[in-house]
Amino acid sequence: MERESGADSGPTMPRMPATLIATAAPGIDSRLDAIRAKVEAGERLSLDEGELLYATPDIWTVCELANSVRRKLHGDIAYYNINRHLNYSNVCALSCKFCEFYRKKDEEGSYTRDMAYVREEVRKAVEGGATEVHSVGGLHPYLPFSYYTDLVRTIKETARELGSDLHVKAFTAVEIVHLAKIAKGYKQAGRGSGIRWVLKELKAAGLGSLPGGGAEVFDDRVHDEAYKGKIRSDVWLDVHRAAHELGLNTNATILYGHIEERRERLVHMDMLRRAQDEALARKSAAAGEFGQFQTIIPLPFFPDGSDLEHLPGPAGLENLRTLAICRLMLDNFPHVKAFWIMQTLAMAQLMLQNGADDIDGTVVWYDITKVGGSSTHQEVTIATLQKAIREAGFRPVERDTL
Ligand code: V47
Repeated sequence: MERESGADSGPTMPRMPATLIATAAPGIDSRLDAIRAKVEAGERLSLDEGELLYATPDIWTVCELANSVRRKLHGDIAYYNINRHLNYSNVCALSCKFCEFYRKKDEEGSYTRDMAYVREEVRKAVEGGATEVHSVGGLHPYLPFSYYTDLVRTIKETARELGSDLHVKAFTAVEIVHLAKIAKGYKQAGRGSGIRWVLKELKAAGLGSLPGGGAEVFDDRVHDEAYKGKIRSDVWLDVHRAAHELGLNTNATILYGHIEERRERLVHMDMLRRAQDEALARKSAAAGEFGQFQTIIPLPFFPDGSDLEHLPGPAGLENLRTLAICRLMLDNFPHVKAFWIMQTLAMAQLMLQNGADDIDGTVVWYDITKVGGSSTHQEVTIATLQKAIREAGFRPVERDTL
């Protein structure tokens, strides 16, 4: 479903004025000519070419190339949606160093939402015109598996009673594996099929798709240093493959700007595009319903309040460049999202001109990162999103989740 909201088509993006290029970069980097030729021919870029896209001082050519791909795929359209992020609990058995969100059970500030709370949030979401609830949480040590199926069912049923068909995008791959460990059916189904069993149960309860969280950076060194105890890349990819096999679409993220190297980011992108190659091949070969990755969402690391608070976190141009490189490397991903909550709305506008075609939605409450303050109330109106998109020179189109 696409709902167009504004007929004014934006101008094509002008190149950065020469005066700005002169101060921001030494000039056009001719080493990028071969990459330009490959991008124009629709050929896949190598990891070494990705490294050059990071190393070059000519960031504006990198952005221009990303914009050319984005324009080819989406023209002057930029997507947003009307959604609510609902974090059901911040209690987590893990203690990832980059994470400020988690609390231990009974620690001050810890919470776990009951179904009355969920129903009330869904009521407000439906009244606000939302088409999607995005729900994730920590790895709660004590909640039974039935809590999670109840959560999905409660969201769906409450919305239905109010005449709405809300899409439930919920549970990262990390949570799915946690659920596979606690669910009785998992034990009955056996280890190998546990993930699939959990996904089937959640789908039967009304789960519509998986968000892209929990991927971080697909690298064992980074994993062991910053998020030891979390699933590794192979298991994250297994969960998404199982979801695709059950006909669920999924997203992917990359959390960058902490202790990883740029090469490790590129390897992560390469692993994702290979996984998407497989998903698309299976989808075209299969007679039945099959899912795939929809969107890559680059997430800039926020140090505040985390165990990695001593690190500076990435700044504006690194964020812009990483998003542009995602667009160029992930040639088989239809969408690149500039998640305005983490990028800021101003930066998301700039990103629309440099590779992104989506800025997420109205959000309202968001608890995982808090830009410039401590409030979880992070809301923009539909009019503000549309204005930001138009101002960036694009046509705002409200999308649904799929
Ligand atoms: O998995 C946690 C990341 C993710 C920090 O699929 C942090 O449409 C930065 O995945 N600094 C959750 N990032 C958010 C997420 C997401 C967001 C919007 C849309 C979609 C989608 C997915 O946030 C976590 C983790 O990777 N995160 N802590 C931090 N300090």
